[in-house]
Amino acid sequence: MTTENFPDIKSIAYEGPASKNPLAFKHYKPDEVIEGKTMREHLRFSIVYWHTMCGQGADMFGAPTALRPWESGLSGLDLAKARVPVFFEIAEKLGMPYYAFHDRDVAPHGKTLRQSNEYLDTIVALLKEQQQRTGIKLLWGTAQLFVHPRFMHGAATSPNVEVFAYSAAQVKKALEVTHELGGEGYTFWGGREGYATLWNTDMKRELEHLAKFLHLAVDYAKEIGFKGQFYIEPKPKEPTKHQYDSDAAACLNFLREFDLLPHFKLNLETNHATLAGHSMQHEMEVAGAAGALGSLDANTGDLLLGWDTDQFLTDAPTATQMMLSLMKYGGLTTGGVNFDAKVRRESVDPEDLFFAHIGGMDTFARGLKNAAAIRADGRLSAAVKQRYSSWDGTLGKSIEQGGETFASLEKLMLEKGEATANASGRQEFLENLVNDFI
Ligand code: XUL
Ligand code: CO
Repeated sequence: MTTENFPDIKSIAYEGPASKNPLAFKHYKPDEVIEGKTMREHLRFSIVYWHTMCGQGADMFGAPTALRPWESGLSGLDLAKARVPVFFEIAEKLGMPYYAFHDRDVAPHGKTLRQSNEYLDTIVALLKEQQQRTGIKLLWGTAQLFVHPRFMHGAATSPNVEVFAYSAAQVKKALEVTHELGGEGYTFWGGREGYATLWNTDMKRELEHLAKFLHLAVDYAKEIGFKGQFYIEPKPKEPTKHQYDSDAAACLNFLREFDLLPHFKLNLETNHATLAGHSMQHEMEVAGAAGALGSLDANTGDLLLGWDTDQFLTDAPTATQMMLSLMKYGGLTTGGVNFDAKVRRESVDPEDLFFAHIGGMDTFARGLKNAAAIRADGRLSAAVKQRYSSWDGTLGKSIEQGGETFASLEKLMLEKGEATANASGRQEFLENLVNDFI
């Protein structure tokens, strides 16, 4: 049945940079080996259910624009069922090894929690069949705790204790189905875990509740034998004015404060970094230095717009920076390059879903090749090492190993009178060097 919805699109193949075929890869060659691993293994691409199947182009001023032929006349559970084979056809033709979903985007909300769970079970059986048919695996699952009005004040951070309880029940079920589908991870994105105004907010209590919630999730995962990696996905705002998981540093602080760091890594999203006023490179370095670089939601924002546009990344320099940081910290293990990205409201053809993902995959493949070339060249890392070379001498080693005090350092500097002259930071030289590889 793989040819039912896109009979004219075959499996996307690598044709090389000279190809003019918009339905071919120019850079992503899955079996090409780079630094001892195939591109497929380095990149661990993943396609998301929510944007690919549920995104219809609506925005806060306008109705859906992308009317998908496979959705015609359907609603509720029938619509949810119809989307499953289409999603896997797209994923399979793109050669995606992984996918990700929220409970309430694969299956509809029921009238009661019990009915929602039944709907979810029905769809999970279909997802399982498709996973078995295609060999595509689940990167991570998650619970959608932000669309329904019950979450207006938050989920785990709601002032309404029964909303906390409902959220717990929903995450319990989402963990069970993620486990059943062999998910390699589970993500928490706190879409409503923040505030609109501090006048009505007990921040301390809300943070404690959020930590309690995450501990309960860790306990339950242990109970059912789910060994997947837990992720927190930072984002500073939207839909709330301030979200508690605002950026990588804030997440790490929260996880450490509440003794959760051993159980969590970060799922960093490029557009969220922009909203936090950071580059993605910054976010990745913060997470990497803490040993918490877990997974990537691969997209981009528009620097002229202040919101989460979730566009496909087509910018090779950004992808190069991202792949350099990733490789520096050992690459992806449980995580992936997950396309949390959507086609524009004006891109209404189903084929646009293919062009978008092909572009994203090729961009990260270019980033990977560029990063590997920069690493093989060695001048960039050598320059950084050289910049800190004074620390490799007797004094530097002694400070690093705890052999000095303020008094001993004062004695030394009183004798010397002045520190050795500083060397150039060579920013422009290094920017030019990196540019030579892009
Ligand atoms: C929202 C976002 C989410 C998470 C999963 O900005 O990125 O889709 O990735 O809940
Ligand atoms: Co995301």
